[in-house]
Amino acid sequence: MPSADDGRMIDLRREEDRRERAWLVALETGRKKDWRTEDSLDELALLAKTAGAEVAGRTVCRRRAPHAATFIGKGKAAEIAAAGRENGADLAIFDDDLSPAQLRNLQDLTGFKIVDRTELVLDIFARRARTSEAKLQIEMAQLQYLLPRLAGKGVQLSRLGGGIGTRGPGETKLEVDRRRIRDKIHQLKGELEGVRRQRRVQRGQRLAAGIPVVSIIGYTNSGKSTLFNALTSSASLVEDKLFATLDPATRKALLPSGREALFNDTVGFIQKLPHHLVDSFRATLEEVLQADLLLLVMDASGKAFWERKQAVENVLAELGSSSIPRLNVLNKIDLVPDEFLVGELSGRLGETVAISAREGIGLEELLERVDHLLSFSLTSYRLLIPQSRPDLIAFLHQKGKIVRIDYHREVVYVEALLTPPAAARFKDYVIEE
Ligand SMILES: Nc1nc2c(ncn2[C@@H]2O[C@H](COP(=O)(O)OP(=O)(O)OP(=O)(O)O)[C@@H](O)[C@H]2O)c(=O)[nH]1
Ligand SMILES: [Mg+2]
Repeated sequence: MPSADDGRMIDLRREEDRRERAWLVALETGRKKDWRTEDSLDELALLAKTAGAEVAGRTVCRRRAPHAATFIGKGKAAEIAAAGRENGADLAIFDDDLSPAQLRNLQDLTGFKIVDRTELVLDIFARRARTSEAKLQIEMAQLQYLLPRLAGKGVQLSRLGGGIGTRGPGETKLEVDRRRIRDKIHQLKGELEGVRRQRRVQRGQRLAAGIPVVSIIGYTNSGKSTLFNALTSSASLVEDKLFATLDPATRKALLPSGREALFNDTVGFIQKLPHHLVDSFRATLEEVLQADLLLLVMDASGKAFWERKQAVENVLAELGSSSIPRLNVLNKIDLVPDEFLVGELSGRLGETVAISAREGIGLEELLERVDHLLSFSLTSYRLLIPQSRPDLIAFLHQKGKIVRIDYHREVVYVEALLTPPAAARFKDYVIEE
């Protein structure tokens, strides 16, 4: 009969078994300048932990260019397999995206399950999705990621046994799987379109209220939800983890002038955000980016400050939001005791408010600036709009301040005060001075 001690040992080992141990791998090439490899790996470690894995160790490989078949080269793969085994790793996570062939080859060479950054981020999103819209968006992104990699995953499944056989699935089965996945993607797209329609209705109602919209944007974990909660006295989930927020939340807040504004809390951005995700979340983000003002929240105490800022800029540009007025918000200044440093960062950023969302520092000034920017951004326009576009007239009633409106036989003459994003819609109808 086993002693009590034995029993406990077995339990402990089981407990350990449940957490996967990951070996992190990065490839440094000559071209990689703007993002320091170690910082990127630190972030990957945080992502791995957020996904529930333990980090067993890391390797940085150096090559002039990625190896076409194995990404890091056969020799390095063998090295990682040995180091990983010695440290009890059971999967390797690559900091860059791997091609389906590289993924397969690395699996064969190392004997580890291989995961790349995209798959890891998708996995975290999948765990954290709560609303049906977020779930649909992520499922679609995952299927799009999976589609070209089906064969590789088949090999992996078969090697693990599990009754699937010793070979990968035959071509016919693969084709059937592919078709099923494509059908499923198609179905999800339809469902998402339904959800989007509903959003548009809600948005229309909000526009009808004529309240300006302020979206809080920024790198993941920069403190967007903390700021959102502080400004709107609400309770959006705040966590020291990546991607705590997946669904935009919207709440009203009162500005110092007595005017109301709607604030949006949004999903955080990250360096190397998977393309499938940007695409899937486009609908959510686009709506958020139709704002009158963007607050770009940055963690003043964080690593790789400028690289993160650039990553956010890149996603914003990809989403086509460059024309929206923005205000830089330097957050977590309570963690930067050196005032000089805060001043220097603010100086380099341009128009900036330094705050601590958690400690409530600088929030009044922030609201005043928001108030000012929102009224400041209204410009007067004279427009000629065809009678055939009642939608545009309706939009003006909702979103702008109409100063004068005259209906003619085929056109409508309007003088209105508009914010820059609203004005952008009317660029074809403006009467130049
Ligand atoms: N010291 C300090 N910590 C802060 C401040 N603002 C936020 N935090 C902390 O930073 C962490 C992330 O805050 P969140 O508000 O969840 O960040 P987020 O940008 O919404 O993150 P995601 O939704 O995951 O993208 C939490 O642990 C917060 O308590 C601040 O001003 N000072
Ligand atoms: Mg958040």
